Amino acid sequence: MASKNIFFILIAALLLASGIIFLRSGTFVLLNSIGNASPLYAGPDLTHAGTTGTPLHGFRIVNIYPHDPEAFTQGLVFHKGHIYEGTGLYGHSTLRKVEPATGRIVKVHHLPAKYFGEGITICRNRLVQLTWQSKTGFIYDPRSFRVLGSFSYPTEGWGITCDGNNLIMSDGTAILRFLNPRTFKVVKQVKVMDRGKVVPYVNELEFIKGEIYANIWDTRYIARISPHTGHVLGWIDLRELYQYVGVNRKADVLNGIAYDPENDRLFVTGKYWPKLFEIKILR
Ligand SMILES: [Ca+2]
Repeated sequence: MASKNIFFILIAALLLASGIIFLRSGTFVLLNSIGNASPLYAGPDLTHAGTTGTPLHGFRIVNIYPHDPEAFTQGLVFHKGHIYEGTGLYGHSTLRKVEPATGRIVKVHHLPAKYFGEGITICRNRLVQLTWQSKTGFIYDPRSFRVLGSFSYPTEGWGITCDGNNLIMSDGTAILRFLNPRTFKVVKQVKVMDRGKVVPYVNELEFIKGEIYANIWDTRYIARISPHTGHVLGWIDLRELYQYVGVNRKADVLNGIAYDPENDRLFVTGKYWPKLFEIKILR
Protein backbone atom coordinates (compact mmCIF):
# COMPACT_ATOMS: atom_id res chain seq x y z
CA MET A 1 0.00 0.00 0.00
CA ALA A 2 2.82 2.33 1.00
CA SER A 3 4.73 1.54 -2.22
CA LYS A 4 1.57 2.31 -4.23
CA ASN A 5 1.30 5.73 -2.53
CA ILE A 6 5.00 6.42 -3.22
CA PHE A 7 4.38 5.47 -6.88
CA PHE A 8 1.50 7.99 -7.17
CA ILE A 9 3.53 10.68 -5.39
CA LEU A 10 6.39 10.09 -7.84
CA ILE A 11 4.03 10.31 -10.85
CA ALA A 12 2.46 13.50 -9.43
CA ALA A 13 5.90 15.02 -8.82
CA LEU A 14 6.96 14.09 -12.37
CA LEU A 15 3.82 15.70 -13.85
CA LEU A 16 4.33 18.81 -11.72
CA ALA A 17 8.00 19.09 -12.73
CA SER A 18 7.24 18.66 -16.44
CA GLY A 19 4.42 21.21 -16.11
CA ILE A 20 6.83 23.72 -14.57
CA ILE A 21 9.40 23.05 -17.29
CA PHE A 22 6.69 23.46 -19.95
CA LEU A 23 5.48 26.73 -18.42
CA ARG A 24 9.01 28.04 -18.05
CA SER A 25 9.86 27.22 -21.66
CA GLY A 26 6.59 28.84 -22.77
CA THR A 27 7.42 31.94 -20.76
CA PHE A 28 10.91 31.91 -22.16
CA VAL A 29 9.59 31.80 -25.73
CA LEU A 30 7.16 34.62 -24.95
CA LEU A 31 9.81 36.80 -23.35
CA ASN A 32 12.21 36.01 -26.12
CA SER A 33 9.75 36.98 -28.83
CA ILE A 34 9.04 40.27 -27.05
CA GLY A 35 12.75 40.80 -26.50
CA ASN A 36 13.41 40.34 -30.19
CA ALA A 37 10.68 42.77 -31.23
CA SER A 38 11.91 46.19 -32.30
CA PRO A 39 12.06 48.44 -29.26
CA LEU A 40 9.41 51.13 -28.92
CA TYR A 41 10.48 54.63 -29.81
CA ALA A 42 11.57 56.27 -26.59
CA GLY A 43 10.87 59.78 -27.86
CA PRO A 44 13.12 62.46 -29.19
CA ASP A 45 16.76 62.63 -28.16
CA LEU A 46 16.79 65.95 -26.36
CA THR A 47 20.35 65.70 -25.06
CA HIS A 48 21.42 68.71 -27.08
CA ALA A 49 18.00 70.24 -27.68
CA GLY A 50 17.97 74.00 -27.56
CA THR A 51 21.76 74.16 -27.87
CA THR A 52 23.45 72.28 -30.70
CA GLY A 53 20.56 69.87 -31.23
CA THR A 54 17.13 70.12 -32.78
CA PRO A 55 15.27 73.18 -31.43
CA LEU A 56 12.89 72.46 -28.56
CA HIS A 57 9.80 74.65 -28.22
CA GLY A 58 7.59 75.40 -25.27
CA PHE A 59 3.98 76.53 -25.61
CA ARG A 60 1.40 78.83 -24.09
CA ILE A 61 -2.28 77.98 -23.62
CA VAL A 62 -4.57 80.52 -25.30
CA ASN A 63 -7.92 78.80 -24.68
CA ILE A 64 -9.27 75.59 -23.21
CA TYR A 65 -12.45 74.19 -24.76
CA PRO A 66 -14.55 71.11 -23.97
CA HIS A 67 -13.85 67.94 -25.96
CA ASP A 68 -15.90 64.72 -26.01
CA PRO A 69 -14.11 62.49 -23.47
CA GLU A 70 -15.48 59.45 -25.32
CA ALA A 71 -13.78 60.46 -28.57
CA PHE A 72 -10.79 58.24 -29.37
CA THR A 73 -9.31 61.02 -31.50
CA GLN A 74 -7.41 59.88 -34.59
CA GLY A 75 -7.80 62.87 -36.90
CA LEU A 76 -8.42 66.58 -36.37
CA VAL A 77 -8.94 69.39 -38.90
CA PHE A 78 -10.21 72.97 -38.76
CA HIS A 79 -12.37 74.02 -41.72
CA LYS A 80 -14.58 77.08 -42.15
CA GLY A 81 -15.22 77.72 -38.46
CA HIS A 82 -15.62 74.10 -37.34
CA ILE A 83 -13.45 71.30 -36.07
CA TYR A 84 -13.76 68.05 -38.01
CA GLU A 85 -12.75 64.98 -36.10
CA GLY A 86 -12.20 61.32 -36.94
CA THR A 87 -12.38 58.77 -34.13
CA GLY A 88 -11.18 55.18 -33.97
CA LEU A 89 -11.83 51.73 -32.48
CA TYR A 90 -13.90 48.96 -34.08
CA GLY A 91 -17.62 49.61 -33.67
CA HIS A 92 -17.02 53.15 -32.41
CA SER A 93 -15.36 54.90 -35.34
CA THR A 94 -16.93 58.14 -36.47
CA LEU A 95 -16.50 61.23 -38.54
CA ARG A 96 -17.88 64.31 -36.81
CA LYS A 97 -18.27 68.06 -37.20
CA VAL A 98 -17.79 69.89 -33.90
CA GLU A 99 -18.41 73.42 -32.66
CA PRO A 100 -14.97 74.45 -31.31
CA ALA A 101 -16.10 76.69 -28.43
CA THR A 102 -18.62 74.23 -26.95
CA GLY A 103 -17.46 70.82 -28.15
CA ARG A 104 -21.00 70.22 -29.38
CA ILE A 105 -21.21 67.61 -32.13
CA VAL A 106 -23.29 69.13 -34.91
CA LYS A 107 -22.98 66.26 -37.41
CA VAL A 108 -21.82 62.66 -37.12
CA HIS A 109 -21.26 59.74 -39.48
CA HIS A 110 -20.71 56.24 -38.07
CA LEU A 111 -18.32 53.97 -39.91
CA PRO A 112 -19.29 50.30 -40.41
CA ALA A 113 -18.08 48.26 -37.41
CA LYS A 114 -15.37 46.50 -39.41
CA TYR A 115 -13.46 49.76 -39.91
CA PHE A 116 -11.11 51.39 -37.38
CA GLY A 117 -11.13 55.09 -38.31
CA GLU A 118 -7.84 56.96 -38.47
CA GLY A 119 -6.62 60.33 -39.80
CA ILE A 120 -8.80 62.82 -41.66
CA THR A 121 -8.14 65.86 -43.83
CA ILE A 122 -9.97 68.18 -46.19
CA CYS A 123 -8.22 68.54 -49.53
CA ARG A 124 -9.67 70.38 -52.53
CA ASN A 125 -13.10 70.37 -50.87
CA ARG A 126 -13.12 66.62 -50.34
CA LEU A 127 -12.94 65.13 -46.87
CA VAL A 128 -10.71 62.06 -46.69
CA GLN A 129 -10.64 59.54 -43.82
CA LEU A 130 -8.16 56.69 -43.47
CA THR A 131 -8.72 53.38 -41.72
CA TRP A 132 -6.07 51.62 -39.69
CA GLN A 133 -5.55 48.11 -41.13
CA SER A 134 -8.29 47.82 -43.75
CA LYS A 135 -6.16 49.55 -46.43
CA THR A 136 -9.25 51.62 -47.29
CA GLY A 137 -9.74 55.38 -47.32
CA PHE A 138 -13.13 57.05 -47.61
CA ILE A 139 -13.94 60.22 -49.54
CA TYR A 140 -16.81 62.41 -48.31
CA ASP A 141 -18.59 65.60 -49.17
CA PRO A 142 -17.47 67.73 -46.20
CA ARG A 143 -20.85 69.47 -45.98
CA SER A 144 -23.21 66.49 -46.08
CA PHE A 145 -20.79 63.69 -45.04
CA ARG A 146 -22.15 61.77 -48.04
CA VAL A 147 -19.69 59.05 -49.06
CA LEU A 148 -18.44 59.93 -52.53
CA GLY A 149 -16.08 57.00 -52.95
CA SER A 150 -13.16 55.10 -51.52
CA PHE A 151 -9.56 54.28 -52.39
CA SER A 152 -7.01 51.74 -51.27
CA TYR A 153 -3.38 51.82 -50.15
CA PRO A 154 -0.92 49.03 -49.39
CA THR A 155 0.10 50.12 -45.88
CA GLU A 156 -1.58 50.80 -42.57
CA GLY A 157 -3.35 54.14 -42.38
CA TRP A 158 -2.44 56.48 -39.51
CA GLY A 159 -2.43 60.26 -40.11
CA ILE A 160 -3.28 62.39 -43.13
CA THR A 161 -3.07 66.06 -44.09
CA CYS A 162 -3.04 68.21 -47.24
CA ASP A 163 -0.40 70.70 -48.42
CA GLY A 164 -2.84 72.39 -50.80
CA ASN A 165 -1.81 70.16 -53.70
CA ASN A 166 -1.23 66.67 -52.39
CA LEU A 167 -2.41 64.47 -49.58
CA ILE A 168 0.34 63.51 -47.14
CA MET A 169 -0.15 60.28 -45.17
CA SER A 170 1.64 58.41 -42.41
CA ASP A 171 1.47 54.66 -41.86
CA GLY A 172 3.00 54.15 -38.42
CA THR A 173 6.56 54.02 -39.71
CA ALA A 174 8.87 56.99 -40.40
CA ILE A 175 7.66 57.26 -44.02
CA LEU A 176 5.40 60.08 -45.20
CA ARG A 177 3.80 59.50 -48.60
CA PHE A 178 2.51 62.31 -50.80
CA LEU A 179 -0.54 61.22 -52.83
CA ASN A 180 -2.26 62.83 -55.76
CA PRO A 181 -5.70 63.74 -54.30
CA ARG A 182 -7.56 62.59 -57.42
CA THR A 183 -5.72 59.38 -58.37
CA PHE A 184 -4.34 58.55 -54.88
CA LYS A 185 -1.08 57.54 -56.58
CA VAL A 186 2.12 58.14 -54.60
CA VAL A 187 3.99 61.09 -56.13
CA LYS A 188 6.78 61.33 -53.57
CA GLN A 189 7.87 60.08 -50.17
CA VAL A 190 10.18 61.27 -47.41
CA LYS A 191 11.58 59.54 -44.32
CA VAL A 192 11.27 61.41 -41.02
CA MET A 193 14.73 61.76 -39.48
CA ASP A 194 16.04 63.73 -36.54
CA ARG A 195 19.75 64.41 -36.96
CA GLY A 196 20.42 61.06 -38.59
CA LYS A 197 18.04 59.06 -36.36
CA VAL A 198 14.88 57.53 -37.78
CA VAL A 199 11.66 58.79 -36.14
CA PRO A 200 9.03 56.01 -36.36
CA TYR A 201 5.36 55.98 -35.27
CA VAL A 202 4.54 59.22 -37.10
CA ASN A 203 0.83 59.65 -36.42
CA GLU A 204 -1.68 62.53 -36.75
CA LEU A 205 -0.55 65.26 -39.14
CA GLU A 206 -1.24 68.90 -39.94
CA PHE A 207 0.28 71.04 -42.69
CA ILE A 208 1.05 74.45 -41.15
CA LYS A 209 2.83 77.31 -42.90
CA GLY A 210 4.97 75.11 -45.13
CA GLU A 211 5.78 72.49 -42.48
CA ILE A 212 4.23 69.18 -41.41
CA TYR A 213 3.36 69.01 -37.73
CA ALA A 214 3.11 65.43 -36.47
CA ASN A 215 2.12 63.64 -33.30
CA ILE A 216 4.68 60.90 -32.71
CA TRP A 217 2.76 58.00 -31.19
CA ASP A 218 3.12 57.38 -27.52
CA THR A 219 5.23 60.51 -26.94
CA ARG A 220 4.21 63.87 -25.55
CA TYR A 221 5.91 65.75 -28.37
CA ILE A 222 4.87 67.15 -31.72
CA ALA A 223 7.53 67.15 -34.45
CA ARG A 224 7.87 69.99 -36.96
CA ILE A 225 8.93 68.25 -40.16
CA SER A 226 10.27 69.61 -43.45
CA PRO A 227 8.05 68.33 -46.30
CA HIS A 228 11.06 68.59 -48.61
CA THR A 229 13.58 66.48 -46.68
CA GLY A 230 11.63 64.75 -43.90
CA HIS A 231 14.05 66.27 -41.39
CA VAL A 232 12.72 67.25 -37.96
CA LEU A 233 13.03 71.05 -37.70
CA GLY A 234 11.93 71.25 -34.07
CA TRP A 235 10.17 69.45 -31.22
CA ILE A 236 7.22 70.94 -29.35
CA ASP A 237 7.23 69.74 -25.76
CA LEU A 238 3.61 69.29 -24.63
CA ARG A 239 4.26 67.31 -21.46
CA GLU A 240 2.76 70.07 -19.31
CA LEU A 241 -0.61 69.76 -21.06
CA TYR A 242 -1.22 66.44 -19.32
CA GLN A 243 -1.82 68.16 -15.98
CA TYR A 244 -5.01 69.67 -17.42
CA VAL A 245 -6.31 66.34 -18.67
CA GLY A 246 -6.89 64.66 -15.29
CA VAL A 247 -5.06 61.79 -13.71
CA ASN A 248 -8.00 59.58 -12.76
CA ARG A 249 -9.44 59.32 -16.19
CA LYS A 250 -8.83 56.90 -19.02
CA ALA A 251 -7.23 59.72 -21.04
CA ASP A 252 -4.78 58.26 -23.53
CA VAL A 253 -2.02 59.90 -25.58
CA LEU A 254 -1.78 63.31 -27.16
CA ASN A 255 -3.20 62.98 -30.68
CA GLY A 256 -4.89 65.53 -32.90
CA ILE A 257 -3.57 68.74 -34.46
CA ALA A 258 -5.78 71.25 -36.30
CA TYR A 259 -4.93 74.68 -37.70
CA ASP A 260 -7.09 77.69 -38.51
CA PRO A 261 -4.99 79.60 -41.09
CA GLU A 262 -7.24 82.68 -41.20
CA ASN A 263 -6.82 83.42 -37.49
CA ASP A 264 -3.50 81.62 -36.97
CA ARG A 265 -4.97 79.35 -34.31
CA LEU A 266 -3.48 75.97 -33.43
CA PHE A 267 -5.61 73.32 -31.70
CA VAL A 268 -4.43 70.12 -30.06
CA THR A 269 -6.13 67.34 -28.13
CA GLY A 270 -5.72 63.64 -27.32
CA LYS A 271 -7.50 60.30 -27.30
CA TYR A 272 -10.31 60.44 -24.73
CA TRP A 273 -9.16 63.89 -23.62
CA PRO A 274 -11.94 66.02 -22.08
CA LYS A 275 -10.30 69.21 -23.38
CA LEU A 276 -9.33 70.78 -26.68
CA PHE A 277 -6.48 73.26 -26.30
CA GLU A 278 -5.72 76.30 -28.40
CA ILE A 279 -2.00 76.88 -27.98
CA LYS A 280 0.78 79.17 -29.20
CA ILE A 281 4.20 77.72 -29.87
CA LEU A 282 7.03 79.60 -28.19
CA ARG A 283 10.07 80.12 -30.39
CA1 LIG B 1 -4.73 67.14 -38.38
